[in-house]
Amino acid sequence: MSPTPEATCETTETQSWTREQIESLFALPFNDLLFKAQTVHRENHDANQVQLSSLLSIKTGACPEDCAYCPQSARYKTGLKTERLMPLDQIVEAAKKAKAEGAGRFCMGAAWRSPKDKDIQAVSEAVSAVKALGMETCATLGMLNEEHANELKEAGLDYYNHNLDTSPEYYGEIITTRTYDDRLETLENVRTAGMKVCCGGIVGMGETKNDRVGLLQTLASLCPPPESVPINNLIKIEGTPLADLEDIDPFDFIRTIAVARILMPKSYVRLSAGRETMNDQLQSLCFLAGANSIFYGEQLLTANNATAEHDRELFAKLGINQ
Ligand code: SAM
Ligand code: DTB
Ligand code: SF4
Repeated sequence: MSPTPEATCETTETQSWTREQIESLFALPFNDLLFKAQTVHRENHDANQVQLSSLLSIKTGACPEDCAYCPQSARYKTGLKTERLMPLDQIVEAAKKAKAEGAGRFCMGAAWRSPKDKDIQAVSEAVSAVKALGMETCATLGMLNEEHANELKEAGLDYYNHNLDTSPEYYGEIITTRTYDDRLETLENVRTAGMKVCCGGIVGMGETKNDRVGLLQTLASLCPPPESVPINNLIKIEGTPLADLEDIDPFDFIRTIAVARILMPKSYVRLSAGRETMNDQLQSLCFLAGANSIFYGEQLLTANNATAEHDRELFAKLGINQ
């Protein structure tokens, strides 16, 4: 079950996996899957190191999009307090605090469908200021055209986060206000501008196992694969259409991380949203399955995260370094 390098892709890092091959990985006995994932992990990464990214919502809520999971969509009554674009000094203060807590990367998120010219100007200033602190920079602002991608790159943006969220087939059940192809186009613009790509998805949105296969296959076939792959466990927000779904079986969540690790050996696989409700043992199995990055700090964008203090304690128990 070895993948072959993708014929149409210039990079040897993109390998072509069929859906059947990926299904077979998911179907492996749990211990075999984890052993395989950990083996791939050790061939490509320090097994006891986890990268820390901190998030800040720099513009909150009132988003015109209809993403069914999202507390920030204007279409759902989630009780969220909306906020305009945050002033530069507050962003820099938050970045300094994240750095002092130990984060290496600072990711600024905005609830936009796509930024306007003036938004890009303001975010570019913030990017340059955060970069000047000696941190890696990341932003997630919605769809980006070529010009905006180039401006952000110019300002010093290292990574752009734009998720595919789910499989091409299930996508229409979750979002109707922009297409899968729109997302792929933004990712292309980010790549062409010379930035690194942070792209992943969400599990626990009522998708089938095949949808998880489809999401991971699409991510792994990007050319090259994303440098960062956030795997989010749906945070069920009251007022959103997905609020009452059943939890995904934690073993299926771990399997998703393990398969992501095997398909994208060199990528950082980020154990993302949903850690607040995961116990230490579950998180540890995710690290064993090949997760080597987390969102770090008390808050994600609007939802709570595991606390930094708790994460430091967990890392000390596991002998994990940042
Ligand atoms: N508005 C921009 C966009 O959608 O591209 C950037 C911010 S958006 C909140 C970033 C990502 O957060 C989404 O693509 C989604 O994957 C994730 N996300 C949002 N709400 C979530 C939730 N309730 N649970 C898990 N992940 C979530
Ligand atoms: C990603 O994949 N997960 C982060 C980040 N990219 C921007 C966001 C998670 C959001 C969780 C819900 C909230 O905090 O509003
Ligand atoms: Fe808006 Fe992003 Fe939330 Fe979708 S995920 S509603 S685009 S903030």
